[in-house]
Amino acid sequence: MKEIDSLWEEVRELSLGTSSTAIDHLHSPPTPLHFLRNYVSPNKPCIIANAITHWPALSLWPNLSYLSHSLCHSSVSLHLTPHGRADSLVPSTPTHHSFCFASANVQQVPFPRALDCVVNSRPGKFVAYLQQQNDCFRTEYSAALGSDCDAHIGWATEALGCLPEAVNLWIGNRFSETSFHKDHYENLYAVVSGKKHFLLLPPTDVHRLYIRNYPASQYSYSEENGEFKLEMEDPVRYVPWCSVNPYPSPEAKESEMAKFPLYFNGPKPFECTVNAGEVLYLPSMWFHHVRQSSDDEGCTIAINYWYDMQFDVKYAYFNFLQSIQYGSTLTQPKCEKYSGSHVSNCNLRDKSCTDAYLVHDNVDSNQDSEDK
Ligand SMILES: O=C(O)CCC(=O)C(=O)O
Repeated sequence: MKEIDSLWEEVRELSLGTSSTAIDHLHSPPTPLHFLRNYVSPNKPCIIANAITHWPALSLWPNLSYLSHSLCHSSVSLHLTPHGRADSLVPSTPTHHSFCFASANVQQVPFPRALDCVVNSRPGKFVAYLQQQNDCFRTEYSAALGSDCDAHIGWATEALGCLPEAVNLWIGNRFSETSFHKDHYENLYAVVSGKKHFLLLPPTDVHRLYIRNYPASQYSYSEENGEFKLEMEDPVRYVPWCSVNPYPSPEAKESEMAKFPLYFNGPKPFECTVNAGEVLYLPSMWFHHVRQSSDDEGCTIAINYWYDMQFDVKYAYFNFLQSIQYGSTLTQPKCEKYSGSHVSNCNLRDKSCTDAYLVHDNVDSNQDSEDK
């Protein structure tokens, strides 16, 4: 549909500017007004350097014995997967050609042991990621680490007119990866140690990610034999999720490119690396895929601040765009649209409201035969 292709082009130009090939880098924190006018209102990402230079965390947290000592009496939520991809699509069974949405196995573990698991994990054994997205910094860590960083990002709080809804800590290693998704938050993402590599796509590129409904499942993990099992939720619950894996294995590349041509043959996503000491402003509803590089201790540490977004006319336009079928013959799921107020009550990332739909059990599945 050429009108939608023009929309992609126009939004890319507005987000990048016509002369530039990379997202804006600011050398110091913006004023609240500058941030609001130039980034939040136009829904445009940027990276801000020197925004957290005053945090003791920058020098303290990369020292893992400091973290273990400070949190020696804490128990935290550790996410385990066989390969490092939590909240991602995996084959429902080894022989089946359909996919399900798999959540990690989550265990409450004393922090020093959890950190040890993160540092020493690798695919083939298990990959451990401290990434509980329920305001975990304030609930699980801030008694011990709260004085090492700011409780909120001052200029963002002033621009957005509210305090963060959630503050999350992310401690992983180079094997952890977060699949393409979007959140209904304004996100200020601060990297403390290591590097984070983001792929970003504006909300208008929604059709290029082939969002489909996948049955939800969760890993169980047996410490005795070190085996993971995937357990489908019963009763079945469907999660609308992006089908595209931007980094397919060499063997899968050709078939992935054939299945998702709008992504692989279209304009490239914006690619950016956020270094230790930098903050990424990730505007609400932008699709993002995240990988990481570890520091010398084998960790990547980040903290992010989720601020409420405005459920305004932009939100309504994006939902409208998403409701138009393009690039996929998938039958629209039978779904109830949340009311605006209901959406803003979906506070923390809730997989069933990722796309603001409550999906009924009788939706089409994602099997290949139905995709064609
Ligand atoms: O750091 C990550 O692995 C994912 C971050 C993310 O998805 C978010 O902040 O919304």
